[in-house]
Amino acid sequence: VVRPFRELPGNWRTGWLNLFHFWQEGGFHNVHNIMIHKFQKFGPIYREKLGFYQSVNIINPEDAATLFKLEGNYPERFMVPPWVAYRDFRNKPYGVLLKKGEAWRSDRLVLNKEVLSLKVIDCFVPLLNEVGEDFVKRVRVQIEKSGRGRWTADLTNELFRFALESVCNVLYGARLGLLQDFIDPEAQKFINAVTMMFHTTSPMLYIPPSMLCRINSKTWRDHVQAWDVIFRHADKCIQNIYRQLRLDRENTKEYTGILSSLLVQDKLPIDDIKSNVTEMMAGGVDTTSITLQWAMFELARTPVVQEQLRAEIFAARQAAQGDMLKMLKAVRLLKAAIKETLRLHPVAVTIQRYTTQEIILQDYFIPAKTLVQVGIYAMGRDPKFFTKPELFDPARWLKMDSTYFRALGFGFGPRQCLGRRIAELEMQLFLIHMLENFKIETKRGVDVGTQFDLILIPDKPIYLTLRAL
Ligand code: HEM
Ligand code: 2DC
Repeated sequence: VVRPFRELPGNWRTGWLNLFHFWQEGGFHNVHNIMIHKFQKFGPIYREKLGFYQSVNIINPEDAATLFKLEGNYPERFMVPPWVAYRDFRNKPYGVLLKKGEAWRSDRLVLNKEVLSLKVIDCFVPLLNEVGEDFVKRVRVQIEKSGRGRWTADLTNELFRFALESVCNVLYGARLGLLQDFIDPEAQKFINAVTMMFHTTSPMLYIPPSMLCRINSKTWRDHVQAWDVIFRHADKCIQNIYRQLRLDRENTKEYTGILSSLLVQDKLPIDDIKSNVTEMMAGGVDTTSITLQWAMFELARTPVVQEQLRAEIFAARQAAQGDMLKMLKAVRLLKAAIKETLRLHPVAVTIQRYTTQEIILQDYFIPAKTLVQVGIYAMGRDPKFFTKPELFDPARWLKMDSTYFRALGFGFGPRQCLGRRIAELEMQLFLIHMLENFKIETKRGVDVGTQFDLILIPDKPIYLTLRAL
C-alpha cells in the first residue's frame, strides 16, 4: 500500500520552532550530524521544514536512483538563497549554477563541450600536471629550509593557492604564480573571499532571497562584500585574456584554455561567458583543496593503503614512460581512493532535486515540485550501504558487488558538477606527484571532525608531515 504525503515521519509541521531548535543546537555548523540523527530516529525517509523551506530527505541508494531517473532534461536543485539574492541585488547575470530551464540547458550544453568532454580533458592534463609538479618543488624548498628532511604544517592555504592556480591554468591558460614566495595580494584576497562567501552563506540558508537584502545584517553585508571581491577579481582576469586575445590574433594551434575557446567560438554572449567563468573560478578553490587535505589525512592514518597507492603509481610511471595520459589510465586504486575520500568527506552534505512529477519513495506518495534531498554524508557512513564504513578502504570500490548510486560526490546526471573532470584530474595528478616524492604522516590518535560551512570542512586544523622519500 502506498501512504499519503502527510503521513511522512518527521517534525515538519512546526517550521519556525524547528529553526529555533536547530539554531540552539548549533545546527548551522552541524547539519550533517543532525541528518544522521534524524535518519536514526525516523528511518530512511523523513519530511522536514526549516524556516521557509520544506524538504523530503532520503538515504537509500535505491531511492536516490528512483529520484534521479525521473529528473528529466531540466533538473533543478535547491537554489542557495543568499547567492540568488546577491546577484539580484547587484544586478549580476546568473551562470549555470543558478539558471533554470532552457536558459540553463543551452549554457550547459556549450560549457559541457569545453569543460567536461573527452575532447578537451586531454588538453587539461599538461596544464594541471605542471601545477602539481610545482607544488612538489615548493614542498622541497620548505623541507630544505627545515634542515630536518621533513615539513610539518597546516596546508590549508597552500592547497587553496594550488587549487586556484590549477583552475586558472585551465580557465585562462596562464599561470598566476601562486606557488612562488611572493604572491599577488589580490589573489590571496580572492581566496579569502571565497571562504568568507561560503562561511556567511550557512546562517542565511533558510531565508528567502527577497527578504535577505532587506535585513542588512552583518552576515549579509559580509556576504555581499565577499561576492564583490570574487566578481571584481574574476572580471580582471577575464579582461586580461580578452585583451590578449585581441592583440595577438594569429591563430596558434596550441590549446589556450577554456575562456579563449569560449570567446573564439562565440556561442555564448559575453555576459554569460563571464558569469560562468566566475563561477568556475570560485567553485574551483575550496572544493578540490579540502578534498585533497582529507585524502592526505586519511592516507597518513592508513600507511598500508598509502604504500599500495605508491606501488601502483611507480608501476604506472614505469609502464607509461612519461606519457601522463597513459599513466592516468593505470591508476585504478588512486581513483578509488578519491571516491573513498568523498564517501567519508563529501563537499556537499546532500544532493537535491525538485521532483518533476509524482513519485513513490519508501511507499510514500511524493507530489511534484517537492524538494528531495539525498543525504550523501549520512549514506557514506551507514553500515547498511558500506560495510565497516569507518574504514578508509579504497579497494572496496573495486571489489564491491554493487556501487549502484553510491558514488554521488559530484552529483548525478545532466546537472552534475560542471568542474568534475577538472577536479578529478587535478586531484589525481596532485596525489601522483605527492606520493612519488613524499611520505605523508600525521600525529597518531588525533581525530578531526567535520563542520558545515555550507560545504563540509575539517572542524580543526589538520597537521601533516611531509617527509622526503
Ligand atoms: C555543482 C561537487 C569541484 C563547479 C556541484 C555539485 C556537487 C559538486 C555535488 C551539485 C551537483 C548536482 O546537483 O548533481 C564538487 C566536488 C568538487 C567540485 C566534490 C571537488 C572535489 C568543482 C570545480 C568547479 C566546480 C573545480 C569549477 C571548475 C561547479 C558548478 C556547479 C557544480 C559550476 C553547478 C553546475 C550546474 O548547476 O549546472 N559540484 N565540485 N566544482 N560545481 Fe562542483
Ligand atoms: C549546501 O542545504 C546545503 O560545488 C544545502 O563548486 C543544499 C545545497 C545546495 C547546493 C550545493 C550546496 C548544498 C553545497 C555547495 C555546492 C552547492 C551546489 C554547488 C556548490 C555543492 C549541499 C559547489 C561548492 C560549487 C560552488 C560554486 C560557487 C562558488 C560559484
